[in-house]
Amino acid sequence: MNVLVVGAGGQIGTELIPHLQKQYGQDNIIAADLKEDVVKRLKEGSIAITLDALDIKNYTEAIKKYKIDRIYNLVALLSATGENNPQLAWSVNMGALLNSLELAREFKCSVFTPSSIGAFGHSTPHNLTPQDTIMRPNTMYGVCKVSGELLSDYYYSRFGVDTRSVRFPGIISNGALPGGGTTDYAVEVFYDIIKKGHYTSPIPENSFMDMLYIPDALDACTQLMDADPSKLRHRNSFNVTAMSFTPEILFNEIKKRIPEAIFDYNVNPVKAEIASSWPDSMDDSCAREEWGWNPKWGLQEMIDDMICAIRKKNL
Ligand code: AKB
Repeated sequence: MNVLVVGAGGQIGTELIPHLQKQYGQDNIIAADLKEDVVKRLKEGSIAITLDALDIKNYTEAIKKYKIDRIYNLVALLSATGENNPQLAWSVNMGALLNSLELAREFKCSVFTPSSIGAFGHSTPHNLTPQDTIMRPNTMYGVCKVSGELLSDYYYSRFGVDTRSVRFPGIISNGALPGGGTTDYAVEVFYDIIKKGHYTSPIPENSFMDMLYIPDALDACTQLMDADPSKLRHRNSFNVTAMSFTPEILFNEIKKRIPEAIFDYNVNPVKAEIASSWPDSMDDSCAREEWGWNPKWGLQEMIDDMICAIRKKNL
């Protein structure tokens, strides 16, 4: 199994590479990113190449050279960045997806492209958001995610390309920082509290959003792709979640462990509006039934592990 990860230098890719290496062998995983400095960092632990996923010629050469069987397409501008430049978000997010799907069709690869809670909008039921429900997102990121789900299903039904995907909630991790997302606060808070003892939240105190700790997110990436296809009634894309909390809940739990921590709010209206349009909690029972999704990390264990991991960085 030769696997190519495009957009490998981001929050998910940075940790997906070693996860895939453990599963499929170090020499079978190719990390690709647009930025030279990121590729330099990735080269420290993996085979890494500079690749712009919008450049179909170079992308084709990489697929041929490394005889790729599976693509993880992680290229995306996230929700808040997408609102600053919606046209760029559309061209990057959809361009990388279309190239990945076309190459998968030509070279018979399977493709994983994450969708997101961003695929939902104000008109979606917010509590226990069903797997199959109203999807009218209010952001360009969300428009790309819904379009991406449809396009991936189209490539499956029309051309038989093995496309699969999950709707990721906010992902909490301590490898590479996220950038430009609405859920980023749930990562930033740990760095700021441990470094400065103080965190100012851009998200209102009572705004619920689903979250996952990175080990569960990585398991979702591999378990779904290795799942028996005959069991999958859905493909693009499955709700997955492990916890749902507000900033207030998270900060109170951190304060129990670090009593001197100070929290306040300076609400970013763009992020607050995005957060209010997303589910408060998703129903992930289809993922549990169809491919055995079973997250292991809840809020308490995640907080303990994040504090420990970030303290070790000696910021
Ligand atoms: C974002 O906040 O934009 C992402 C996401 C939930 O897809 N983390």
